[in-house]
Amino acid sequence: MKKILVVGSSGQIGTELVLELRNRFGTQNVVASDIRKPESLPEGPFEELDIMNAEVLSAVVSKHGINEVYLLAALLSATAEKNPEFAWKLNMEGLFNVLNLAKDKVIKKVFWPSSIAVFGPTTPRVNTPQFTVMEPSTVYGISKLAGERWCEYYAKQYGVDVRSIRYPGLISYTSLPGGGTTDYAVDIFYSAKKKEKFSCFLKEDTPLPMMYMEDAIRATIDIMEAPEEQIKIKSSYNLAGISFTPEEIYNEVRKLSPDFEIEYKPDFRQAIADSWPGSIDDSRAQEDWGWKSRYNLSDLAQIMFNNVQV
Ligand code: NAD
Ligand code: AKB
Repeated sequence: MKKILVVGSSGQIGTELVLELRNRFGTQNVVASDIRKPESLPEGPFEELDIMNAEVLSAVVSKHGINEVYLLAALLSATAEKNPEFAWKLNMEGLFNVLNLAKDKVIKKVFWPSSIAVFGPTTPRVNTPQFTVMEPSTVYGISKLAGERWCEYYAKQYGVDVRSIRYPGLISYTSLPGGGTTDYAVDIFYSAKKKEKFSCFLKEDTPLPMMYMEDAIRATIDIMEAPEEQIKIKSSYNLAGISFTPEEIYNEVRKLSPDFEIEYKPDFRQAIADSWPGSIDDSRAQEDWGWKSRYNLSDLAQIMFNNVQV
């Protein structure tokens, strides 16, 4: 029987992933865990767990008979730049603690997310290929690239079943984003709903790959449920949704709120965005495990505008 542990369950992705996993596999079979309790604790098991503590992790895994772990705990790009040493420690130690449980056959399967942040300024920016130059210039990107290499190593050397996606910037209304460079594309909807002028921390013509959360959750569960032989890439798969600039999403929001205003005040996050791809080629995910995104920019804007609560 499937027994799942989600680590980092109170964050932007975890909040929605836990709900969908519980819908599919049963509330009692999905244990949520985080260093902080979620704002509203949904029905179902929750453990307070610091992923850097391998002993507590083992105890939680054994207490609930866990056989699959979704590891979401990490510092994201903007927060990581403010505390590089801690970001490296959290992002790497958390991953090793989980991979080692899989190496020791205590758990059977691991999901660990990578990011478009693995790419850097020397990577081709348009339709970035699955395999290409990767020289990330942020501590977050360096930790994700190192994580990908370790996932592949554990898969090839120890037979660990680890599956990974390079998420683009994720857009959702249930839980706020946790300190990334793509967060502006969520924040813009809160300003629009509050009828405030939006101050954008990126320049108007900065394209970035993005995705609506429902697509990302579906991709996450699809890759985990695919037969193991279909997962040919053991590092991490490129995944594409929608690419747009701040000006393009602003124009879309203005269709829903015609008086909405924006100003551009780029900060340190501009340099991070400039080092990332503008669009992604995800043909390997499509070929290997049947990935296809469902939401375009206009769907996304409509859903966000209708659902963001201010
Ligand atoms: P988030 O910051 O919203 O959530 C992370 C959660 O981890 C938080 O609830 C936090 O309390 C928890 N956490 C932090 N330290 C912990 C620890 N020591 N032990 C246990 N829990 C801890 O992040 P998110 O957006 O949900 O991202 C989840 C994962 O997906 C991360 O690995 C991130 O790099 C990756 N990712 C996210 C995006 C995105 O746009 N959201 C894009 C690419 C990759
Ligand atoms: C961030 O901006 O840090 C994340 C990501 C793309 O990894 N949203």
